[in-house]
Amino acid sequence: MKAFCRDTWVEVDLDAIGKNVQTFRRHIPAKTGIMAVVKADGYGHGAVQVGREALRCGADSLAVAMLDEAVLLRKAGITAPVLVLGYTPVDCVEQAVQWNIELTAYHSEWVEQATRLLLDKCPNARPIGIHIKTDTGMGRLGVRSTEELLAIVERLERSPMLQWTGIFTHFACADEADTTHVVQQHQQFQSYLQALQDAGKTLPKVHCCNTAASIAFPQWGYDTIRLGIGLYGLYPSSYMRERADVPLVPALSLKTRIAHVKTAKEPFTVSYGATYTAQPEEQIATLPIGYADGFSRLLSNRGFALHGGERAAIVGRVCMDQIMVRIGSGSAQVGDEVVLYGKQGDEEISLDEVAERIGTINYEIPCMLNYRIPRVYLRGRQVVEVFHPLTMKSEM
Ligand code: UAH
Repeated sequence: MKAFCRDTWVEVDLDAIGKNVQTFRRHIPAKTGIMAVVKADGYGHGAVQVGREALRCGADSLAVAMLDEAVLLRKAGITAPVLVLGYTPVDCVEQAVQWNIELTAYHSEWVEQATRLLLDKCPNARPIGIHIKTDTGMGRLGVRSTEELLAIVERLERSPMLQWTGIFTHFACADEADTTHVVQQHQQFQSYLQALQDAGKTLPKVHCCNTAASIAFPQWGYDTIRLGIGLYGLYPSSYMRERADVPLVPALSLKTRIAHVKTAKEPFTVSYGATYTAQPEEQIATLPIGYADGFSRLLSNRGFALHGGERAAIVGRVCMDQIMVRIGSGSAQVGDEVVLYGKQGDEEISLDEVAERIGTINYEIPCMLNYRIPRVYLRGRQVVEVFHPLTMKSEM
């Protein structure tokens, strides 16, 4: 039986993931590790498959946004260190113990409550690692003063259930040409590290670089970088892409096959709202993908697909499950392969282009592709795994 029964799929080139890890490996200091950020299902590429490949190619740990994402990695058999970067409700910490997952903390009251809960529920368990998050200018999560930082460290030192294993911060503007804000944030981070050392503390694992900072300031790598968007072969901003000092290979393509073709004999309108009128001789192909798959409706009358190595304009509104494209060559046939994101022949529709067309960032485009779309994994251009999130079926 086929792993999936629809003619729309995502292809993820695992070789590209490996190359990107190795490119960063060469770019950052030898002593600095690589934490592969696979939150949001590996930015839509598949957290388990990308995580495994990143670890195989030189990453030494993984990071996710929330505990459920971390447990999924463990259930898939991944044993490398996994850090939850975001907030974990105190009443869930027992799961972190059960699955040996490191958590982020930024408040001593949370440390107090988590310790009490664990002493009550599983007093003989091995302590779990805690990374302290400092807010140096992101204004999101993190301690915001030396007093708060020392208070949480001292509370952690007294906890038999939690072990202080890391300290980090996250940059807000590392992808910009103007470095004022990121330099200020780094200075604040350094002053926190200095305060800890002045108080006689031995620093645990220190990290601050996302993709952008890893590219621009590899000397700030400390013990590990947190590599997100670059892992997937995308740049955090157009400024970063244009610097061209770290060559990346995009890993994701979105493909489909034509479900229906018609050539206009007389004018006819296309899709809801009748916003496009096909003219005589125009060939209109219907593709089985829509906004319910995470293909943005903002691409209505605005986006493109590739057919026969040429651009085909999306005409009319993107529907829930289907879109229509105008095939300039008039040569379309049912079953022809169409590329929505990625390369075909000499043409390419990059995630950067799609993001720009709909007024967002490249990060959001693969994250939107959801459980309705099967993921096909390639190595050496051969299919090595097919996973369909809708049916939870996997074929190797
Ligand atoms: C705390 C944290 C994040 O929220 C995200 C990342 C990865 O960022 P990039 O995708 O820009 O590399 C790291 N750390």
